[in-house]
Amino acid sequence: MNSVYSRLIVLTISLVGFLNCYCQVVPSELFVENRINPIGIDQSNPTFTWLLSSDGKNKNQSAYRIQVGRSEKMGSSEIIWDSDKINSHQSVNVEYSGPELQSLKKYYWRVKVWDEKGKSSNWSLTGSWQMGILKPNDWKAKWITVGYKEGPERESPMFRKEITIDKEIESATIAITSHGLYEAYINGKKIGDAFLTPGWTSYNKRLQYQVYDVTSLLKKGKNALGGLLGSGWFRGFLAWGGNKDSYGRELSLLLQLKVNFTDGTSTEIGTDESWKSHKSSITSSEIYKGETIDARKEKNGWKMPNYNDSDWSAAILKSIGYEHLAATYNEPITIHESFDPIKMITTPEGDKVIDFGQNLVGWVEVNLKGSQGDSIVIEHAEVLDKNGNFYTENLRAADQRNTYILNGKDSESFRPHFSWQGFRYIKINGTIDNISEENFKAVALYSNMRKTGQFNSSNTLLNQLQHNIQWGQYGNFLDVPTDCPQRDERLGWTGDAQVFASTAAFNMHVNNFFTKWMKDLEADQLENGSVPFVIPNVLGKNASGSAGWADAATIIPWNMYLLYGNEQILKNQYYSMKSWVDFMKAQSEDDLWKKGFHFGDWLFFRPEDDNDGRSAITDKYLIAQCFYAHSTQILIDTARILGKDNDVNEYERLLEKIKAAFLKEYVTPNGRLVSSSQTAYVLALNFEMLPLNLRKQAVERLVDNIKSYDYHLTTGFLGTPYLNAVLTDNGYHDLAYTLLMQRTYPSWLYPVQTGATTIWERWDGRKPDGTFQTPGMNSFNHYAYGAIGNWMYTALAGINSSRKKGETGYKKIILKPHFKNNYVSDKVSAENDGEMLKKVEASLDTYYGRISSNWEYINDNTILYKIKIPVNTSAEIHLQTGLQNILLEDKSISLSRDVEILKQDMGSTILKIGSGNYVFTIKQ
Ligand code: RAM
Repeated sequence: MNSVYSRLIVLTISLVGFLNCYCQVVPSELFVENRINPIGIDQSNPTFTWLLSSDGKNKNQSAYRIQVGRSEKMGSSEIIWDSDKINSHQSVNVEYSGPELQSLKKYYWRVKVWDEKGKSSNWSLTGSWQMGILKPNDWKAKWITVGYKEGPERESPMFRKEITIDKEIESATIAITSHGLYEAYINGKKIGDAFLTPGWTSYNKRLQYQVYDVTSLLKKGKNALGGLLGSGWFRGFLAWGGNKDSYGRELSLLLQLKVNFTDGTSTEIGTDESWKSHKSSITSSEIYKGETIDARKEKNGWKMPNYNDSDWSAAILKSIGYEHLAATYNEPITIHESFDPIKMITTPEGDKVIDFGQNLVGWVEVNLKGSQGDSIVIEHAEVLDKNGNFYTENLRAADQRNTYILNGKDSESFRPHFSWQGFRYIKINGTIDNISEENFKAVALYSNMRKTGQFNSSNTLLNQLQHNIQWGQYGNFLDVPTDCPQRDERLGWTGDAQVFASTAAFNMHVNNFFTKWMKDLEADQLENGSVPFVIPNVLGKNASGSAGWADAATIIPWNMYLLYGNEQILKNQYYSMKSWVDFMKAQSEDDLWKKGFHFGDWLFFRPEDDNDGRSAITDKYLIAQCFYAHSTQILIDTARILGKDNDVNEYERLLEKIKAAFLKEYVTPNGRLVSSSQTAYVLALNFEMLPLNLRKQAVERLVDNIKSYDYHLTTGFLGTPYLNAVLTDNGYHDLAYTLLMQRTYPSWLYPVQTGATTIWERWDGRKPDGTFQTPGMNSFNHYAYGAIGNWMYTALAGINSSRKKGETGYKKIILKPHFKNNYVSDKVSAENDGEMLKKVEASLDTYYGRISSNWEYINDNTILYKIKIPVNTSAEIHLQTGLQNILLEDKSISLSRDVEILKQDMGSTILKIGSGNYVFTIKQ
């Protein structure tokens, strides 16, 4: 066809399309309790969220109608709840309020919406969810443990049972949990794609079970059910000093299968004394030490029907009870990226080592062939030392060693079941010679949360920093937020989690992950309100109450409210939040909290040859007073949202006194803080500890301090997250940017420059001379300092949520990008070859849909700013330039019907827009 014609046709079609476009608002994705078609939830009133999509601009929902039914067909007789038309723009967290929901029942739902003009959509596609086991009495299965004597190595036990099904199966659901970790199988196939189940909670108080749809695994006739257990967090070595058996000594399994038949009947089969038990070929498995599998001991066919288990011992019943069982609220751990070796080397010390190119958390799958009794031993390390040798000293007592003994079959494959490793390199030993890179594949394991954010820029080092932040998050978000994933620790440190939580929410949907962890925080909170250092708490009661750590109790729920609009978590955690503030109050004298042990500004800059007081020490009680105020402020804000007016008044009075006490104790009459560190000023400014008249000079002191370290940060875990935000908010954005771009130690880019692929625990994990920090504490995968990610998204890209009630969770978006980023140090500029930031592209998937904020210099003083705002939200755009310098789609803003001008003066403009795509051209 002649190209002029074809162009004409395209033009006509798009024109007709355009004229016809009434830009219908349609529900596109459905969530129940923030997950898609979840199985096994125990909320009596689950919440519904739907994403809306529409072309065009300024699209909103004015009303919705939800129907819930018993079958996917949603026939009128099957509808159990119809909300009818509700005039509301709420599309996130709408509560079910129909009849009581039944254990293990599957429900279906759909929604239709009306747009801003009152035009209704069709019904959405049908979503579903399935309830968990709602009452302790609904558990028919019995807890079982092994019927034989365990050896000293505590081999992993197997359990099995054969069942016969003689009717046509309509559907089948299984609920499983354990003391220890489990894998379960039906007819040889693993149930579900989750690993390290049932995950980690404060087991004695809350043990999560998982529910799986196993319809496709069962068949009419004989079926085999199998379970395999490992010590895991329940009784394996955990923390230090040989500590083990944190929750008990015996492994146990609880499994309940419900089969519905096509004739309308059903049957329930569960673990009981008719099950058989035996030692498996996993001769030992420990989280830190790794796993040993002796394939010669494999009982071939034990997971299949018709296996002869006459030499297995009958399982023993255990009276563990069901009261503490809870459905799984968070996303399970699953397998994600896989990595082929990038090279295999022989180190100067003669070790055979494989490099996977990425410091990751998971395990290595091995496929190989050998003779019976041959073995392969795989050790794991994060780094090579400066001579190129395999370095494991920083793993302390964690062996991270998997040993596989072959049974000599044609080809054998191995992976651990109840252990995982943090590594980039593996060292291979054993008796098999014929080994090559093809035998190995590394796979990453982490909690299966949706990835929500992207940050990309014109600067490759910044992009690598973002990559490192994300990988630090993946590796340490394994059912609980851990500090590190490799050494003999891997604990849910509260301080690390609170400093990183808001950054984490940019990279993944961490709402349910933290909601679950907060339940454990509350469960393990002491009676006096003190909060343990680690959650779940395996360090004992005395390990609690450190400022900046325990404040996870207030800071994390508050962040989930701000970033996801999750008001429920505030309701759930209110008592816990308040108890923590009350604990601090009880500890205080004259409103000053000066008691107890505190980690302080952990791992701040402290040079070894500190002859002239360069160490950036911050008084620990000064820090404590700042966090006391901050948590109290959060409690007040929460009380206000929940309508608890008495508490608002009471704690407002308390907060005044806390701040007055701070001034008296830690601030000189001239406004100098007793600790002259960056962290002291950052916390005092960020938590508004100083009266207005002292703030400006405090900012100047902070700035002078940074200059005195030649434009380096010196902050530790507690100061770092707020440092750049405080500078940007107080008129020193360029200094914040300069700190970000600083390449020499201490800085964010120093590790990046040395080739890091994750965030490190220490600013100088590997020192400029190539040697390492003390092996006693030197993790190369520790997300805390990755908290700068929050500033990269909120200040560089400019994506923020309104903090006002009804507007959180990005219902109203505040875009505040910084296009101008200048170096204030010639040195830092020279280190970066004077290269300016030319482009930032960031996006975030919210419960309303995707927000994008992309800016790029198209010449020296012109920026193209491309924005995407989701349906049913609005945005304020804050630009640091006059209105006359801004064009929308090449036209003056004042001519546009799509933009409202909220504020304009010479140097700044605030615009309001609705949903849609916008391209602004901005002259600087
Ligand atoms: C170490 C780790 C952890 C930190 C505690 C206080 O165990 O660095 O991240 O929170 O100390």
